[in-house]
Amino acid sequence: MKEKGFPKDFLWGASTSAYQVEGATYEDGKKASQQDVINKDSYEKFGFATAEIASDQYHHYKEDVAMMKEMGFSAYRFSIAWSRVFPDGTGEVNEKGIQYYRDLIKELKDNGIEPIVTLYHYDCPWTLVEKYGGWLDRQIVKDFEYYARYIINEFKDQVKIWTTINEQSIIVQYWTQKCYIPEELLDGKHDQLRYQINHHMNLAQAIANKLVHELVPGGIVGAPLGYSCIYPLSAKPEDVMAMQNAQALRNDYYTDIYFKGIYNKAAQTYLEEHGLAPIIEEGDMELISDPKAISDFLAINYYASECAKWCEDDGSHTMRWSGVNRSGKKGEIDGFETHPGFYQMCKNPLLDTTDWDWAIDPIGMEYLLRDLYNRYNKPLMITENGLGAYDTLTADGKVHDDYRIEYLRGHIAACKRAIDKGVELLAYCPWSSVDLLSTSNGVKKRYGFVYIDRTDDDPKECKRIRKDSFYWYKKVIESNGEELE
Ligand code: BGP
Repeated sequence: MKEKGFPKDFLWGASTSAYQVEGATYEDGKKASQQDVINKDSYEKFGFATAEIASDQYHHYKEDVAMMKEMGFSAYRFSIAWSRVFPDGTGEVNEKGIQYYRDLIKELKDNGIEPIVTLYHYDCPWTLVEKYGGWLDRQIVKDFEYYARYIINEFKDQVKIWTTINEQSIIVQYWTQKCYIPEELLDGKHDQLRYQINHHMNLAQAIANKLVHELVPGGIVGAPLGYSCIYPLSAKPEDVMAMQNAQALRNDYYTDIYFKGIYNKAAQTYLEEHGLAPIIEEGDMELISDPKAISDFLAINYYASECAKWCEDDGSHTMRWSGVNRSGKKGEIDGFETHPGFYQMCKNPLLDTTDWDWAIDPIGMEYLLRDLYNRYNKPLMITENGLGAYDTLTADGKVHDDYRIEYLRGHIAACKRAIDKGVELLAYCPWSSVDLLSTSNGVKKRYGFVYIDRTDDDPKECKRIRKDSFYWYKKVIESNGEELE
């Protein structure tokens, strides 16, 4: 009988992404990425911090790695900023930029921490956006290959676990947050471009998979996907069908590419009928389905489960995309994704939510792990999971984040139950190692084990302070996931 619980070589750690944590946007030769531009705009519109300093990890990486070691991390998942290495996207490498990642990776390895590298996390070099619109244009696939080949070659001996393009599913839903999209494309008539961007990313991730398989001895590679399990609002057959449709378009549309090299039929048919399907050129599907381009594992970013209900086709063909809660007050989400005649997302009345309306659901984690493993039979890892919350620094310099501990405890227990039911889970890297810039809500929405003493308006010194969850997670890791209380 297999022993129960987390395997001995299980990887424990946490995640971040370059533009959300590094800062030093224009230092040592780095040029802007689209996120530097988008975040400057949200500073002006909503008062959220810019990416210029973020958590200043660029200057604090040694201190941050020391804290990871103190917690007992065996892995750290982070991304490389394309515009730090190639400030203009292609051409000459920026020596100081690549040196930063050499130093960071060395620091991690010296401390016994396995680097899990993400090649791309929303931060397309701005020069490429100016040149041809970034991911809107197919040229990006070639430029991405140039960048990815360089990075994979550079680190092929030190980095064995690679993840490709972060959260294609979320990029489709929130394209203006995750990509720079010019105003004139926002009238709803250009929504096909969401799926065109996604198709370009499918080609790019296929190339990256091939490169890892060809260049990295013993390397494994997979996509980090924003993935939520979806429940039907009721047991009404129409709602259950809506759930299946949502599952096809929001989830299987991506995982079928990664593991089977095909576009999910139900989803693709829906997109074709509504003029949303991407243009696929000759040879594209051959590349995507090449055995060397198939992922070795899925890296899952899971925060919340979702709920779907039936939505009559009113003939209007008007769809809407996922809403967002900008205020951080429960209930102020500004709408739900709607596809008349296919499905509509809705609030799950049975679940509590975060202040930003994300449903809190540890059982959803167990459900999706078992479901994905049963359907694809490939190893899985958790590369994001966490609770965005307002944290308070108390007078005695502490942060009592018992709500975060409760959230993580539930999700780790869910991972354990899934493992006990046979799921091959390789790693748990929640979001995030330190507090950082949220993609949609500034720095006041915090996720870290380490508090970064700054506000949206004032970066102060970005002093690092261990939260209660830091000490709790240390014990979890020490006991290999047995001690959750
Ligand atoms: C994921 C992203 C991360 C991270 C996280 C939390 O979608 O991969 O970059 O930010 O969500 O989301 P938010 O920052 O919007 O709270």
